[in-house]
Amino acid sequence: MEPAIKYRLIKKEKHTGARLGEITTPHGTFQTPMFMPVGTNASVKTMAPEELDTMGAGIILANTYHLWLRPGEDIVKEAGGLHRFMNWDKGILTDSGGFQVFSLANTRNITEEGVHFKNHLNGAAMFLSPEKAMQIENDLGPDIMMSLDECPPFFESYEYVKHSVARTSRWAERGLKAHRNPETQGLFGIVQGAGFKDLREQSAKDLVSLDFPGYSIGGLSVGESKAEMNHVLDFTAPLLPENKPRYLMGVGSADALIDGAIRGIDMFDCVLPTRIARNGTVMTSHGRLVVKNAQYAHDFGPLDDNCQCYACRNYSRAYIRHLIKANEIFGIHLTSYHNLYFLLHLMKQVRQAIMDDNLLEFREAFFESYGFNQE
Ligand code: PRF
Ligand code: ZN
Repeated sequence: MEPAIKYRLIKKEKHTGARLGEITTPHGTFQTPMFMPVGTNASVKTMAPEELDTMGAGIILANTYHLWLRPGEDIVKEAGGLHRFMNWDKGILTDSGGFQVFSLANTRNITEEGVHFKNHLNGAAMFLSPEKAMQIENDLGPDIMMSLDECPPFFESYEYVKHSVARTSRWAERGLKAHRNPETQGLFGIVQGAGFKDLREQSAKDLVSLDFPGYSIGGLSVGESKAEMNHVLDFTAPLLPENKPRYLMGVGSADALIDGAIRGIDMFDCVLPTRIARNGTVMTSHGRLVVKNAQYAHDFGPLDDNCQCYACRNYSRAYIRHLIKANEIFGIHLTSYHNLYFLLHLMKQVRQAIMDDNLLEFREAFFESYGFNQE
């Protein structure tokens, strides 16, 4: 059987753990490290798929939890799957729903079987198990799927996390058994273990023995410091096989992307660029900027003088500020476009720096201009 997801390691950077690679899915190939825009409800907010394609996004995310509740995976399946439903013919990855149940749903209760909860739309009682997540993801039809996991709080007790990690491993195995389309969809296992080194080791060992086509690192960027996250990545990434992709879940600030890539992460996703765009904040080569602020009312320069995106080539800060102040939707479209372009372009620069073996110099220069830990 040909696996649905293939990873090719092109080159390791000389002075860091960074990897230049290539992931091939049934819907095309993209280079890594890569940032994946988030389209929770099968739409990257304000963005047309054609625009994402133009800016070089090879893969986007969608959420099992949201699409299960609305419109229902049966309707997506009837449409011919997510790709046809949303008119996107490149890669799609779905999260399993576990994380969203924990962050959005009310009164949840975790058992060995799965998670009981009341959904956040109408309060109806629902149940998500590893098998149910797999059935939904098989019906949605993304190229890459996530196992159902539990993401415990970073500062949860050792005893709790130990039991949670063991259960997440059992859930991963159950998901693998319930997976119906291994030739067209790749299922990733998710490493958990909070900040505990031996639990991260146990989690990685359990999942690696199940031989997933790729591995996610979960349970980070949940309130711990950047230094703590980097420390966990320092010992977790090397536990994963070199010939498989590594995905750091829910991380999308510019500094964390660079620091993750340095530690051998291949894939990232986050709502951050599109979320801050909708409240008038943009990422620029000189740091974050709140274009909505009064100080830009007479500023006829681009959002970022170093950016070649559609928004920066055609529109001024003053115009975009005006649109956002006047609640014109085009304004948040332009800031969303720019922020996604900014992170995709950043990853392109990171890949070039891996090629040239000067990633640490690139990091230094970037931070010099951007500032540290702004996000
Ligand atoms: N698990 C899953 N999805 C996630 C996370 C996780 O731990 C995170 C943590 N940053 C974001 N999204 N399934
Ligand atoms: Zn721009």
